[in-house]
This record gives sequence, structure tokens and C-alpha cells, in this order.
Amino acid sequence: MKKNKLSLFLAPAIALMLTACGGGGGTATDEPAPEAGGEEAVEQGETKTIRAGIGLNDAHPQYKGLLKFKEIVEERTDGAIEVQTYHSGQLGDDRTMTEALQLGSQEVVIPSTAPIANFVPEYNLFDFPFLFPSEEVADEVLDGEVGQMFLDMLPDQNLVGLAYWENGFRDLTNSKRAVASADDFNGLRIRTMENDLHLEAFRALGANPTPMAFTELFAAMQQGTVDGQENPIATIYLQRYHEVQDHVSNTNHVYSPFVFLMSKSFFDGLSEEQQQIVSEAALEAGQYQRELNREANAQYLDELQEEGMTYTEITPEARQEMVDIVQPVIDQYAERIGQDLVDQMYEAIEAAQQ
Ligand code: TK8
Repeated sequence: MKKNKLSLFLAPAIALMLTACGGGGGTATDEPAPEAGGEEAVEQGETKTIRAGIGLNDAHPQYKGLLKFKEIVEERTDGAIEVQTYHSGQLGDDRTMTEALQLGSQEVVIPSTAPIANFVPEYNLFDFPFLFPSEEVADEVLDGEVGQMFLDMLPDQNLVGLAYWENGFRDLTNSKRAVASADDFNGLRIRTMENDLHLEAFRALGANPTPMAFTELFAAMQQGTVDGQENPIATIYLQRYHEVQDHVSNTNHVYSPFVFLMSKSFFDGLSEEQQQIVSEAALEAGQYQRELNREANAQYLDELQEEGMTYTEITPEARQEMVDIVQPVIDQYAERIGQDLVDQMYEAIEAAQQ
């Protein structure tokens, strides 16, 4: 995001948060918060700790992005804020970690939007099948007014959304058959994220979906509890799903954003300058993570085939058939979410393509 857009973006966001939580992030004693990054912050033992967890492993661009966030925050606060990073679900799955933020036992998690819909139902809109036509359009919409509108829904859940990162376009894998069209979904036991819209969409396609935490997925495929799953190519390769899956298709059925979430009670306890630093760090690390993620998603399909997976290209006609099949599910959720909000999203996507 350009610097001018960044400062424009940040000023209202932080002003809103400070207004919403009644003040400048002062300490409980109402003493003026120590200047962030100042030597006195460390000397006074004011070091604050961010426990940041993700579900993906340490080879994934999401973890490299988290390390970049750590580097920026620790450098710009001169160690007044320490970031502890946990990968591979060490602190639990997306939903568990998001609940931990609400309870104050963890400070950062970067989940996919789908599980967030369990806390803010409007987030189902991000997981409408075939919503975003490209990564670039997704960037434009997520980093603009509509994206901010959804971040503004989080403080009511004791959550603060600081930036959108990228999971990517989700592709289907399974251990039963090559999937070239909707008919091939029939009866496949597909793990979905814990999100009713995903469940309904895969049921409409004829699959037999099971919602499951990401942390349980590899074992479920290894034991044959499920036939398949759907995730971006980078996740499929870096989590080594080729060891337990035979077929991959470029269904690209959902573009999945990650949301960089921070506990609101922790954010409110930061000084104004520390809030600015963590907000800018989440945005800057997010740009870095998006770049790495795109390289990975473009690069690893060849490796998956070298590891023995068969790749099936979905034709435009076959994809259009899938779009038509899931449209009633989209219409049903559009009604639940509210047509105005849905229209704003589609208008923003349209505008981003001009
Ligand atoms: C990792 C998850 C993962 C998501 C899923 O924590 O659950 O399949 O795509 O990336 O957020």
C-alpha cells in the first residue's frame, strides 16, 4: 500500500479505535503511557509481549510474514514490545486462537475469513464462491473502504483487524479421482473449514463435506477419514498434502483472505505511538506476505506434480457449471447478510476492475 494511502488509511482507523475505546490507550494508572520505543519504556520494565499464533507451518509465507511483523515491531519499539511467534497450530486452531484473543490469553492470530464468520456472520461474504476474480482486485477491495467496513465490525467482538493478508485461491485435492467437473464431486468426503457457507456450497456440488479444524486435517486425510480438502497450492505443497492426496484441480472456487487480528483489550492498552507501530507493521508485513504467497502459489503446482499428484485443469465451461450450481447458496447467504452490504462488495469489485 502506498505511504500516502497508508497514512490516510491509518489516521481514521486509529482515531476511530481510540474514540471507540475512550481514550489514548493510557495505562491503568492514568499515568501518561511511556513513550513507545523510548529507552524509558524498557527501563521501566514496561515490556509488553505479543503471543502471535498461526495454524500453518514455518515454511509457509504466512509465518515469514509474521517474522517480518516481529522484526518491525521489536525494532521500532526498541524492544518495548516483544513478539513471540507460534506456528503449526502450537496454540490451537483458528477458532480457538480467536477465542483466546477475546479472552486475553493471546494477542495475535491471522485466521482465514471463513472461521471469523462464526464471530461476525457478515464475514461469510468473503467466502462467496467465485467472488474475487483476481488477487489484484482482492487487494484493491480489501485495502479500500469496503475492507475497512468489515474491519470496523470486529471491535464489538473484542477484536481489532489491522490488515488483510493472503491465503489465496482455494483448490480441491482428493485421494479418490481426478475432478474435472461438478459431477466428479459426487460423494467425495471433503473437509471444509468450520463455516456453514462452505458446507452448503460443497453439498450443492454433490460432495459429502465435513467441517474440521485445520490442525486435524493432515491426520484425517492420512487415516482416510476424509477423501479430500481444499486450500491454496502453497498450503497443499508446504503442508505436504501430496503425501496423502493423489489428485489436485484448479477449482479456484474461493479467494481466501487472512485477517491480522489483535486482541482489542491488548491494543487499547498500548500507547498511541505503539498502536501506530503495530498497525503499520501489520500492513507492511502484509504486503511482504502477499508477494511471497503469490510466488509460492504460482510456483508449487509443478512440484506437486513432480511429487506424483495428477493435476486436472478446470475448463471455463466446467467452472461456469460450478458457479451456476452454487448460486442458490450465494443468494441464500446474501439475504442473511443483507443485500446492501453484498451490493457494496460487488460494486467495489466491479470498480476495481475498471
Ligand atoms: C490455517 C488455516 C488455513 C485455512 C484452512 O490456520 O483452515 O483450511 O485455509 O489456512 O487458516
